[in-house]
Amino acid sequence: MTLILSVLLIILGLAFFSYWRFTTRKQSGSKYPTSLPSLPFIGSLLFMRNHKLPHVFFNSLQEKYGSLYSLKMGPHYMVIVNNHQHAKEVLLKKGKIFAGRPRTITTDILTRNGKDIAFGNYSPSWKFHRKLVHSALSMFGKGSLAIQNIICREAASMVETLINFQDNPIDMAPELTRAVTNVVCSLCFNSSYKRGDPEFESMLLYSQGIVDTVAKDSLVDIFPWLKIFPNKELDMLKKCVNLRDQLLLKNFSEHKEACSSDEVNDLMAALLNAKLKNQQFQEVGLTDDYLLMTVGDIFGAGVETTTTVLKWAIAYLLHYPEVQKKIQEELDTKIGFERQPVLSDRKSLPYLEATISEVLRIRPVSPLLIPHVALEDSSIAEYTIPKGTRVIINLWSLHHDEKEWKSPDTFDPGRFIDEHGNHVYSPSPSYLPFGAGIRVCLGEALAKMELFLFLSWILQRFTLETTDGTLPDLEGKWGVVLQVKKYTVKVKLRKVWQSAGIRA
Ligand code: STR
Repeated sequence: MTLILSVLLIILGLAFFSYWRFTTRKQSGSKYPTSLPSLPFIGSLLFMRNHKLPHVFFNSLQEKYGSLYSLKMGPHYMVIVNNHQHAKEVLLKKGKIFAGRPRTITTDILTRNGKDIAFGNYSPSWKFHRKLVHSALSMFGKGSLAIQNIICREAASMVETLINFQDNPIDMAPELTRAVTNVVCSLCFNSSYKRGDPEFESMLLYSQGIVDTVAKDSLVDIFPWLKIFPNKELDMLKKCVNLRDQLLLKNFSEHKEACSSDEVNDLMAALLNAKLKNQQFQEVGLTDDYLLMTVGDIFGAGVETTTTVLKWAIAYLLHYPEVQKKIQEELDTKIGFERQPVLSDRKSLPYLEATISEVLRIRPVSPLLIPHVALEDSSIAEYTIPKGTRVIINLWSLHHDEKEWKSPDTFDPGRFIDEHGNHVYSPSPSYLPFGAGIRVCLGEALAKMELFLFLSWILQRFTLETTDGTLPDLEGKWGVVLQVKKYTVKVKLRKVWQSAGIRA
């Protein structure tokens, strides 16, 4: 009994101490961002109960608290950034200061305590590792010919499969995922999956399990001590991570055996070779764990992000058939039916490129990015930001800012086309679909190549229609990536393609 009482007293004491620190901070003369109300121990959680998705809710709070405000997620002090000026100050101007990452229970499970690039904290080994991956990735990107061949091989296999599903309502997700997965598989492990491969099916399941549970501000990430209680989500995450580790380890040991030769055909071999040759690896403490977690990151990011964007793109094309028609007209006049699209066609297909840019604007893959942490005392504009603050960049607010975008909720690829009919990177500076600065996405170039080739191959051949007029939901499902809810499509071989008499 006395034990319980003293534990309670300690908890209460700690709660009041944190409350006191939080409130005295406001009185110390520096200017802090306006804060949501906050209670001891639970912070602002009580004031954040609502039905909106987090990025939409944080966007709407601007009306009351301004574009830069703070809140307490349980014990964690957080600042929410909602405009591009502040976002660029955090990501670019003060990139190094804000390059930290919070440690959470779920990301620790996924990344063996932060030994990866996306969720790992800023450190000398992180920097070294990121550089290494960057050069390995650009080595494969050089000339892009090898990558182009891989993507086109997968696009060809996908359209071949789709022909068999013509006119029946289908969920395109598995085929899109297999195509994207095979591109990443070829890059990482120099391997690929056939339809129905059990290893691929298992990968689909574990990847979904990870996306559903990791880094989504669940209670156990806010109050880590909750992990001592039974927790179904954590059990599922651990099971999924186990399955992923088996897959990674299998490829790792196969590569280790083959590594004696100097032939480097994939990313894993490139990292292993660098490790064997480079004494620096030992100095910065990079173990096999780091290598595995990095490949896990690239694999997971490569699959989940690109597949998600393709699903969003198709969902929007179903909602806006006139956009689909315009892309097809562009494809017909610029490419025709005698050959398939290649990367060098990107310049001559500005409307398709603009459509991809617009999809990335209206439904960013990662609407709140991954939280940043201030590594030292700093500031954003005139506001003081203490060391340890978690900074959330609300990309959703940037991409839906009415001061920057005309009718931001309307899907309009035309906004990315200039008066000469060229595709522009962005008509507004309030556009960062891949983030920016030290932690900018490593896969941007690869993602853009895949999105362009897969969409152009599909639309050259097929028209996508709704199933009995049912339109896909455009709200999305919250998680570490903003997912699309499942929907079905009718895939119709285009008349002009039928009469051209060409198949593959
Ligand atoms: C998806 C599922 C998986 O198996 C592994 C990973 C690790 C890397 C994650 C990826 C996830 C989701 C998308 C992330 C990516 C790192 C960068 C990317 C979060 C959880 C984005 O920032 C969108």
